[in-house]
Amino acid sequence: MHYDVFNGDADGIIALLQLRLAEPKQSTLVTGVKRDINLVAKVDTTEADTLTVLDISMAKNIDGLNRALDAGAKVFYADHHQAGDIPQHENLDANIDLDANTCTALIIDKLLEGKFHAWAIAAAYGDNLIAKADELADKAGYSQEQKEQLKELGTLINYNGYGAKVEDLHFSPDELFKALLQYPSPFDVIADSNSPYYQLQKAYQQDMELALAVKPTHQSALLGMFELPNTAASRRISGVYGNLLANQNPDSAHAVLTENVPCPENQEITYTVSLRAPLSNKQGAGGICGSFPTGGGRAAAAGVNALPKEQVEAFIEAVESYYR
Ligand SMILES: [Mn+2]
Repeated sequence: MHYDVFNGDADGIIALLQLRLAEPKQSTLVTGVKRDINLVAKVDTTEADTLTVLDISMAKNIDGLNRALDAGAKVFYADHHQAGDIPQHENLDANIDLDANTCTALIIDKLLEGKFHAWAIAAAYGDNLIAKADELADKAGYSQEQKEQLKELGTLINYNGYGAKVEDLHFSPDELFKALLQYPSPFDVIADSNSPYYQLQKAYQQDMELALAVKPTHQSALLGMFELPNTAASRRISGVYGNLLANQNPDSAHAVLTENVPCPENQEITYTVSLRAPLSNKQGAGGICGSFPTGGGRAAAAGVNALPKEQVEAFIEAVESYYR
């Protein structure tokens, strides 16, 4: 049995898309919402199995990975998140690159020598590597209009991955992957008026209008913070909205807080936090979020799963003292 284990965001989906366009394979798809990164442990592997694992931190999946390797499974792993100590194992093919200006789809693009380069560029846009994606698109000779198309498609696929649970999403990530696999080029998706692109475009506009109507709860030169209500629309738009804010104001950090469903036992209010480091200084977000009990992430983009309401002030202070 082959398992394709991948993050449910644009980078994870498009990393796998490139591999399966290049090498079609019957596989069991293991994925989830973007935040659901503990995926390898969900696979019950045996010696005969092979796994492809994409765009989820090896450090966070190390127990599942070791179990799969111990069972004798062969694992191909590509990622750009914190890896921890990479196991030295003959059955592990690890392709890890922690460069802040790369993403998993670009790692795969290199391995495939640019075979599905337009897809890889769309993924880079989707992972908010705008400058890198622009550079690659220019090098590939795409027009301004084509660049905008790749950027919008990547952004929309990325947007689809955000939610607390798969039911929040417009497409479950495995369904979206299967739908997109019909298109060898992202421009074919845009040319097909029945493709997910148009459904996501409409949904995105509706969710974004709701987010844009919310005023900041904290605004300084160092940090803009916004609080969105406890709705599926907020959970879908929060991450992409954070990217939009970061691009609008590249010298400031941004935090988008989405109110969680209150804790059933004590009705405690907590927030899901998306933190973006200033684009002009892509550092610190992972460390800041990691200093709160349910937080973590990368230097440029990180989050906290359940920040108690009474810790919001401490969070603001942690962000501002880091970037001051
Ligand atoms: Mn990624």
